[in-house]
Amino acid sequence: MSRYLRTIAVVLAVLSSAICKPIGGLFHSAEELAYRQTPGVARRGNYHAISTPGGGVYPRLEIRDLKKDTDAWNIFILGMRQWQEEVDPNDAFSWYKIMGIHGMQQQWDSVPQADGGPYCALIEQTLLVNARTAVSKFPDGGLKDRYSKVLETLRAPYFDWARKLAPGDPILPDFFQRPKVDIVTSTGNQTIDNPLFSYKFPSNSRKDLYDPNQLWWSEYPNTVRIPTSQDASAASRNDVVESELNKTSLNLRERVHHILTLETNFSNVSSSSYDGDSLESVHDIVHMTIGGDGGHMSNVPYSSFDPIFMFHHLNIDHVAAMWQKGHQDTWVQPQSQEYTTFARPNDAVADENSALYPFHKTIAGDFFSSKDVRDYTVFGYTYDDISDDPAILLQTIEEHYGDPVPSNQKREASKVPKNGTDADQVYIAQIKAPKFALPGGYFVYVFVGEAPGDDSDPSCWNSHPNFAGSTAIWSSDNMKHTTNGTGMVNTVVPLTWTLQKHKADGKVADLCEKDLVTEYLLKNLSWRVLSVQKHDVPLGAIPGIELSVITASVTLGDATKFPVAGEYEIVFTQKVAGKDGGYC
Ligand SMILES: *[C@@H]1O[C@H](CO)[C@@H](O)[C@H](O)[C@H]1NC(C)=O
Ligand SMILES: *[C@@H]1O[C@H](CO)[C@@H](O)[C@H](O)[C@H]1NC(C)=O
Ligand SMILES: *[C@@H]1O[C@H](CO)[C@@H](O)[C@H](O)[C@H]1NC(C)=O
Ligand SMILES: *[C@@H]1O[C@H](CO)[C@@H](O)[C@H](O)[C@H]1NC(C)=O
Ligand SMILES: *[C@@H]1O[C@H](CO)[C@@H](O)[C@H](O)[C@H]1NC(C)=O
Ligand SMILES: *[C@@H]1O[C@H](CO)[C@@H](O)[C@H](O)[C@H]1NC(C)=O
Ligand SMILES: *[C@@H]1O[C@H](CO)[C@@H](O)[C@H](O)[C@H]1NC(C)=O
Ligand SMILES: [Cu+2]
Repeated sequence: MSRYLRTIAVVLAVLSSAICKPIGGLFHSAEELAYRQTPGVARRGNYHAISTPGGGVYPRLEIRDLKKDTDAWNIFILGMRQWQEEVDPNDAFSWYKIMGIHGMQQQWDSVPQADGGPYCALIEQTLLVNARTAVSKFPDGGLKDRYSKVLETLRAPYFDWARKLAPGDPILPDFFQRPKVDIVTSTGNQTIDNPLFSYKFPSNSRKDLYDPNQLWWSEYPNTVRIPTSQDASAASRNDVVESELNKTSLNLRERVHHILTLETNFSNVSSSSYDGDSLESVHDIVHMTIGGDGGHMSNVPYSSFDPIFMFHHLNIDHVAAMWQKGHQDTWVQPQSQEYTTFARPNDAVADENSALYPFHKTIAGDFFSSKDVRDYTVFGYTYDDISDDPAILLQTIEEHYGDPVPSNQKREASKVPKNGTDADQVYIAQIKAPKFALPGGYFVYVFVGEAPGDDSDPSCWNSHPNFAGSTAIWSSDNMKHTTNGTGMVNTVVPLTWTLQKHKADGKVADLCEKDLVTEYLLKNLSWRVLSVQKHDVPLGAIPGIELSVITASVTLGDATKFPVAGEYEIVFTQKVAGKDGGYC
């Protein structure tokens, strides 16, 4: 029997960090009862074990699809509200504590850091516990029975920011943007504060969030996205988040498509410590795009408090699961943990038997390892769009993340693909960059064609007609204190779709004509660095940053086989010579 594989554990091992402050697990009878009734989470003293929900394996849906089911959506929103507003913040399962695992200065479950796969499962199961509590408050009768039935198969949704949408659909759905939401509650219909819009911090959280150098983090009464200001009056600008996501979405889609179809090595796909594109790097730019300057999602330690965080992480888990379904022969390679978490010594080798802290497998206190969660159905979920049938899997990847140019327009009539003999040429801007060069991270923008002028507004550069894509390097100071690596990370901006468009516009030769395309890119490609504040930063201020254009010939796949990239060759490399914009 084929097995589901898991990667995300390692992806997130690289991201999370925490230092220790013991928590006291308080028991609250209503919640405790709900936990006991929920298969999957067992709780004893300060230990919380996640295991197989007895109820079976059900799919996680894309969040827009969950919305289409009125009952499931209502229960989901009730569960989110219950979790954020009704559970005592001191409880180990509160929103405040569980979302503190990602990196805030908290310790969870007697151990100090978090890994991804079980983290998503813990979040899902805690959401379901709260949904169950909310439904238990309904008066006995038809509605409660109906909701109880829906609860049996409900799973947490993921937010797919890369998927093709119907024309006119926002990338950031309306239900993330509105401050209020209408729901059916146990006491009738109500308009409530939307638990997907923002999380309200508990009144005593200021001391936990206090940072003398960045006072606003403890002043914000709730989570914000690209805020209007950095003080207690800050409001989210979700319309700006939408417009930023819109400008980066094609690029994100090409990256997801590239990862799913052309990246073949598990370590490289997981982590930006290795060559090629990675889920870690795609994850990073989505964080920085949604958070912007001063928003929670851009700040490593606090990002998880924003309700959108969990659906973003569930999507990273979703793409990872899809990748593994297509690459079932690969699993965790032993790898050095360069940007490690505090629980493992730096440069420790993590392999598939390494424990995934802080997730206990049993109430006796054993931890999950990557090996244990290789088959993710142990946590009772799968994904709505992941199939065991390779033909369906490949078709779904194309439908959701495929090239906007239909393939019959890409090739001339004489070049109809022949079995195993015809090839496409891919071009990628591969960037090596110092992780900690600017506080909080930075963006790298790539242009093909005349670049925006020096007097133009950098915050508009991603709507410039020659903008070819961007990537981001994300960090926080507390990661820096625990690193021993070179501090260089790898990321990419794929250029193939842009070049195909330029070819269609008659600006460049067929992509197979490597010399002509190289000459075109040498003359036309340029790149810029922008701070989190979207200010232009001279490349010379980013020591060691370099961009190489690489290319490979790709043998076309077929209905059941991925395409295969040949050896990548470096077309050219641009390094910063030390002064602004000077290359050597
Ligand atoms: C409450 O809202 C639901 C869903 O919008 C609707 O079907 C129902 O009729 C409403 N109930 C009342 C009492 O207004
Ligand atoms: C971005 O917004 C424009 C204008 O509303 C729209 O035409 C376009 O389809 C959007 N792009 C994506 C990828 O959503
Ligand atoms: C994947 O890449 C890693 C890091 O470069 C390497 O150690 C490992 O051997 C590679 N695995 C395979 C199957 O090629
Ligand atoms: C993975 O990364 C390593 C080191 O960064 C690189 O040498 C190797 O070629 C990459 N493998 C693949 C398949 O991209
Ligand atoms: C493609 O070529 C392979 C061997 O090179 C062969 O086994 C297969 O049957 C061919 N498929 C088609 C559709 O011609
Ligand atoms: C970095 O490496 C040195 C020497 O191997 C070691 O003593 C130190 O503890 C390491 N630092 C971290 C944060 O792991
Ligand atoms: C782009 O490249 C072409 C030749 O390949 C050249 O004629 C053109 O001037 C270049 N454009 C810019 C803006 O450099
Ligand atoms: Cu994250």
